[in-house]
Amino acid sequence: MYRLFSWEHSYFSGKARAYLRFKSRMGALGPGFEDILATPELIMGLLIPRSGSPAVPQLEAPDGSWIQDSSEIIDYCEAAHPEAGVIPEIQRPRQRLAAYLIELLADEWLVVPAFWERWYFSEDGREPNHLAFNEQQWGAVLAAGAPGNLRREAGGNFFRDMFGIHESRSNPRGVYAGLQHLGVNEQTEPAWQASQHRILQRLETHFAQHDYLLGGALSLADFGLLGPLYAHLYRDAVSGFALRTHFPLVCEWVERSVGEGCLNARSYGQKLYSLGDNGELVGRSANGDDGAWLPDDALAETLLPVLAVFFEEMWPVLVDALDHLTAYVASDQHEAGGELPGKTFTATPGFEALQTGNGALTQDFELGGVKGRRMVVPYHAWMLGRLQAAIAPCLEADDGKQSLNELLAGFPRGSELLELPRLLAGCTVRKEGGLLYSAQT
Ligand SMILES: N[C@@H](CCC(=O)N[C@@H](CS)C(=O)NCC(=O)O)C(=O)O
Repeated sequence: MYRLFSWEHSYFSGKARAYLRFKSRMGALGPGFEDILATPELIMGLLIPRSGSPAVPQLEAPDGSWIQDSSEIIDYCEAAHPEAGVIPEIQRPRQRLAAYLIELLADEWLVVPAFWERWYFSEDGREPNHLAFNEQQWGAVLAAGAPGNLRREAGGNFFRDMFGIHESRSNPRGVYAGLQHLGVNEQTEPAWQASQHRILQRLETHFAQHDYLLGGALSLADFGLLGPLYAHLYRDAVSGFALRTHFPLVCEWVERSVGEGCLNARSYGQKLYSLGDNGELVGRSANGDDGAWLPDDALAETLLPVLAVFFEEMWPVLVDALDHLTAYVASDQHEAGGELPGKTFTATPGFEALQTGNGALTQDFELGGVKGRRMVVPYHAWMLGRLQAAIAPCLEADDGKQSLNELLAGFPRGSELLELPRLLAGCTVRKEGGLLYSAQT
């Protein structure tokens, strides 16, 4: 069996778990998988010794290989188990590109407001407040097996000691320092929240017409969006209340895509029944769009505004980040082939001087007319390299190239995406397990 080491409250675990559950339910994951709570004992005694990294989720394959991050977990399983594939094939260039772009937007842009929601509404004096819920769900990992009150206490102690939660503004540490590294402060907070609401509103409009992002079946895009939308925006109490009250169709999509607690949500594989002439049950597929991605490589009209957010907000920041990374890799501060920072939520330990303040791996950015400063995340260059490799075969065919050109021309600076080989030339990132390195020149 595959073994997924995860936490219920972890952003990227929600993405990987929903994917593995889907493949497994479709009978397309060979021996299946077990979802194992990654307790501190397992992280120290198993994950770090085997993979060199404490991050979750991690997957142990039946042959003993260890795989992270969530995108690589999906790539690994898709290669080993191509049935019930979740990545549109190269004959569907638009849907293929859209799936990778939405995954990137979800993994590395929506992470900021989703992460912020959890910790802002856990601060002292903040109302409404979901600190208790978070103490309980973190304590469930930290003191798994202990009685409920001791689990809660373990969560509270951890937040106090590791994150300085009671002095989150005056002396930010842990997650609160991480939010600053990502470009969140009192000036930018409203802009990040507005970005999140803009995306959610556009998704709500889309799910009024379609069950999933690409039509009537799950894809990489849906699993990607479960990163922000499961553990943080759906499960956490304050954001979960807001999501249920303002975006009920997005909530229904979460349940449908997660595949649990979803009898009303018309999940994959489910049948709806009517009564036949003789009162017998007559089943039909529960999903719209014939239970498949839209025909002829079409993208729903309602999906284009979601993709537009990528180009309007994230792409300019990514292009600038690649410039900074290129300059850093070429500088005498870095040795070719050497290690690069690898974390998303905070500056990587050991690289703080580079990724904070005015360090070489920091950048100015603008969102909603507000200016801020944030760390450059080399993992983004790895994600873009992976996207480029995925669309390169589509661009080799004339019709594929034309189709993507036409799609991209509809977005601000969209055509620049086809310049990725040039943009990545000086900052190609090599990934080994959870560690990132610049390419040897
Ligand atoms: N890019 C990674 C991120 C993995 C990650 O950052 N995991 C977080 C929890 S969601 C974590 O384990 N943080 C603690 C650590 O890295 O020690 C992925 O796609 O899986």
